[in-house]
Amino acid sequence: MNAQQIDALLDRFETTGVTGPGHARVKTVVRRLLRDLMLAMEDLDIQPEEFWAGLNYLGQAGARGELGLIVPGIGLEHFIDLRMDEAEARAGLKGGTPRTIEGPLYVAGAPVCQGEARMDDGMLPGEVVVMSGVVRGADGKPMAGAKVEAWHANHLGNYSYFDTTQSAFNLRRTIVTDANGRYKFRSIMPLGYSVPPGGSTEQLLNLLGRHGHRPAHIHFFVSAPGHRKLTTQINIESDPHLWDDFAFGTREGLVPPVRTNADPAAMQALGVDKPFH
Ligand code: MBD
Ligand code: FE
Repeated sequence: MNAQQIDALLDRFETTGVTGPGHARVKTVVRRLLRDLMLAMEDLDIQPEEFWAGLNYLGQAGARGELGLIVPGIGLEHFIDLRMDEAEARAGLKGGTPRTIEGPLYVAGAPVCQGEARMDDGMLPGEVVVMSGVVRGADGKPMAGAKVEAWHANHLGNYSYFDTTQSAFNLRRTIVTDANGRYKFRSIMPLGYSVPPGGSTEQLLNLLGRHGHRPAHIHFFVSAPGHRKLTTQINIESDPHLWDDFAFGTREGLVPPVRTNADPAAMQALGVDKPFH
């Protein structure tokens, strides 16, 4: 079928079995996506077996809870970020820490700490890592009382909650910035995440000739009343996948310098000594 015939068919679909006006936006989006799919099926001569294999694949991915992993893996989540960047640029907004993808592994309800936090439960091996910074408003002034939600993987690349061998909210904290807008946390160095072996995402990536690894990273939501919420991450500069992230999350400005310090006294001076809570 050509595009004209497809449009006529879609007209018929839209005027058959009608019970009411429906939802205008949903109707527009569904019609457009259907049209693009039909055109692709024609252009690529997609065979019925291929269509049903694709549908079964999506059903299986959904049942395994992997749709939220396929979206970053095919670059759609990064595309959404680039579109938000463009919208902000058009609105004349610029500067600040770049955004990047959230991914599928955030869990709400992490313990809230004032100013500083220890994120690990003390049960894990791994290199101690300390990070600190300042939250600034669009005016560049430090913001007290801003919320910094941080979450990351353990030394094996696994996230608590999804990895049920870890304690609840391990490596997940909400830190409220102090009077000078500062936050600080002590944790353990994460390992890069990899997609679950044998899963739907890996299956697709194999067929695309791609790997499913991310560089080591720490996620952040930064928010405060009356301000846009920032979703971002930092990446660990020494990771071999730093610029070869299967989810396309690494961005210029999100790779802070990592200073290593083997001197325990210096670490003590830097560290957050608060017990895990
Ligand atoms: C992750 O840890 C992640 O951050 C993203 C974006 C996708 C999959 C796993
Ligand atoms: Fe992640």
